[in-house]
Amino acid sequence: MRIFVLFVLFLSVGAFAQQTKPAGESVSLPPIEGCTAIPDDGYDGTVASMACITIAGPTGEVISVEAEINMEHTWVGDLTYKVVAPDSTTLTLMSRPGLAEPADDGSDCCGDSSDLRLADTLTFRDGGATSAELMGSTIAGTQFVCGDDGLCEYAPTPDTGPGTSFADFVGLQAAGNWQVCVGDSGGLDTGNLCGANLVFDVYVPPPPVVPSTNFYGLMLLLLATLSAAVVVYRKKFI
Ligand SMILES: [Ca+2]
Ligand SMILES: [Ca+2]
Ligand SMILES: [Ca+2]
Repeated sequence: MRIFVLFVLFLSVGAFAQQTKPAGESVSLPPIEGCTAIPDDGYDGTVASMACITIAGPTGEVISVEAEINMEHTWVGDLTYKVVAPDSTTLTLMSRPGLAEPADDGSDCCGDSSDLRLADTLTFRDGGATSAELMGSTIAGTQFVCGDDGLCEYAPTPDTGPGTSFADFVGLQAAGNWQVCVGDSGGLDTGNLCGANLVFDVYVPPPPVVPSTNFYGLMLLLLATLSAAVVVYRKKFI
């Protein structure tokens, strides 16, 4: 019985340790003018709890989309990235890398501890070289994703969040307001969203063919010729 109690206590301590960031590793970054501060530990699974940048989509039907994000943060495992289309179709680009979170609701801790800096722009696209869930997995907690590991291009990995891939958007009308959003699910480490871009490939149907003035002119000429032929024929044979 005593061994069983000790075992349960060991598991509890282990679980608690997994849910707390190591002391002394966390860093808070001050807000930057012109950027949006990401609400620290504010993410609850909703877009309203995220920092977002709105991007106007072009006219046409979506063939493909890619996303580029420029931001700074001191703990990528805190972060969830989402793209929201004008019709509210939502793709989770990244969901707290390094943490198998139980749900897309901001609970649990802590994921990968590596950092992001403004000098590096991260690209997300279908077929990207690295799963977003593995972001920062090969570097230390004070090193920079992309800048230090050379891994700057990622494939969307929704984990428990909505969506599958950028193919979710294919066939939608691109026109309207899209959002690129970042949520923070862990206390202490902070960051700023400074830039986002969506690269669209769209299909624009050709305009309907409107007969030109020349076309009408030709039709009138043809009609007049036919009328004249009928008159000549009637005079000759009737
Ligand atoms: Ca995850
Ligand atoms: Ca860090
Ligand atoms: Ca945080």
